[in-house]
Amino acid sequence: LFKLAVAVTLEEARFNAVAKAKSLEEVATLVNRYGFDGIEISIIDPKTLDTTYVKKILAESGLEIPALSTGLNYIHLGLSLTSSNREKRELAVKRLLEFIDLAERLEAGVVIGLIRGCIEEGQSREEAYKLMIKGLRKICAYSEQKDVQLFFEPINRYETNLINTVEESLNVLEEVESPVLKLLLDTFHMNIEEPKIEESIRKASRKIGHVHVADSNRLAPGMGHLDFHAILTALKDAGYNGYLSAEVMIKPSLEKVLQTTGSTLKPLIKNCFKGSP
Ligand code: LER
Ligand code: MN
Repeated sequence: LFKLAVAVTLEEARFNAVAKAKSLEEVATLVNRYGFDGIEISIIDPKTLDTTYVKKILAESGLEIPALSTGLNYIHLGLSLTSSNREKRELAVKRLLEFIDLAERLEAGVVIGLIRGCIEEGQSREEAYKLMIKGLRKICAYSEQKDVQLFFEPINRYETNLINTVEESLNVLEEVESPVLKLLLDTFHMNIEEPKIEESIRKASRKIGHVHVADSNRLAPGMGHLDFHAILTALKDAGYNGYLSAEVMIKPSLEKVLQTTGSTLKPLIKNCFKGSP
């Protein structure tokens, strides 16, 4: 069965598709109330997260942290694997290694979304691509030692000009060739970039490590016009069996997001796995 999570941040984030939480404890209570299984956490500096406190909340609530999201490092600090500024590139790698350390302790994966970078002005695609692959190889080597999965996310053209589609991302995986590097499929980005979402999911078979769910308008699943029945069926057929993490704009409230996501996806999940052991 797919498990459900919601993406939250404990920071003053300049990214709107994430719930702002006062405390992890407060989110855990809500998430539990709506029968979710996990919380995805978006942070800037992984060293500031009090692991003992987080583990205590997880133990008490029975929840998991499927993924740690890193994009705020790009949005707030301009850190990326492709930065033309060497110091920022090196800091991005350093930061990602710190994320991997934390992920190991929390048994989570690490999202490689916006932090991969973009093609900057004055940079050629080849240069940016080469820097990205070089950075990915460094972090994959470290992640392999720690047995932490990395989730590489194709992101739509309005947010980055480097790697927008599933096909491009599969090429990246092939080039880096690391057993810990998987795909993160985000239904919001896929709705913009993929010719047919279900077909792209099938092409990604066996490579999918994590899934972000949002509807066509980046609201909670059920608040837009994506066909989640078709999407979940394709994910199951692709051999995926992990988390569906709602990375959505919190409108009108986190409670409503959890309720709508749950009431939209839970019956579909049940139906999808009917008859499966
Ligand atoms: C992050 O998972 C995402 O989807 C991007 O749009 C921003 O990081
Ligand atoms: Mn996403």
